[in-house]
Amino acid sequence: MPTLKLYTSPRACSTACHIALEESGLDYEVEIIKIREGQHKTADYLAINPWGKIPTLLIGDEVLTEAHAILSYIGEKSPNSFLPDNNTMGRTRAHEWMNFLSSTVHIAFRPLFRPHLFLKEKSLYPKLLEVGVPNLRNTLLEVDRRLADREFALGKDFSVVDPYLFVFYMWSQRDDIAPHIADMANWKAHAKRILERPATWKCLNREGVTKKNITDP
Ligand SMILES: N[C@@H](CCC(=O)N[C@@H](CS)C(=O)NCC(=O)O)C(=O)O
Repeated sequence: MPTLKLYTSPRACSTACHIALEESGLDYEVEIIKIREGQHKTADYLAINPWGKIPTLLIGDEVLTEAHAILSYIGEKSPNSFLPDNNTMGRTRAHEWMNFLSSTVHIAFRPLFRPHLFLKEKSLYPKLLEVGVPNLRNTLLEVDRRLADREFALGKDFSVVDPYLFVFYMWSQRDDIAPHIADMANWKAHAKRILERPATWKCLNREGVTKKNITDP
């Protein structure tokens, strides 16, 4: 097995990969790259990932990016069966979830977190939020709907999809987001289950995230 080194930022989408690695039973190293301090744009980090985004997983000399791909890799290599077998409907559903999370849920936060990527003129930000906030609310409600009557994303068993879901739940609980979204009972119960797993707190603590950063899941 090649060496594994994950670059993650506190409470970012990369935190899902961090928790999945901790759950996986694989040996790995981790380096915290603080986006808020611009550490993802340093020459040292850009030499590893010129795209300057988190997460990156170094697999020996191989550089793997994209949370969906990294989580799939971890699930495939883990001895703990955290991804259903290839050629099963379970595996297909895992990809359905991870693609939905990376391409739709992650991006739905963008107008609220990063309005400057859409508009130069700050005075127009409220216009962007007029559509961005309902879109985020509906997208998050769709996640909640898909979690009805199941303990974990894929049913009864924990998989690499679950920490990915958990990260976006944390984002939804931020003080600047929570007032804009509806109650999400299924997702809240899911987040509680993930927080009960020792690997979750181990990784959150390593990233410097404390209970104070997560409001009452
Ligand atoms: N499509 C990528 C998105 C990666 C991404 O945008 N990561 C964020 C952290 S959640 C990041 O690196 N932000 C810093 C930036 O965009 O400058 C994935 O799913 O891994």
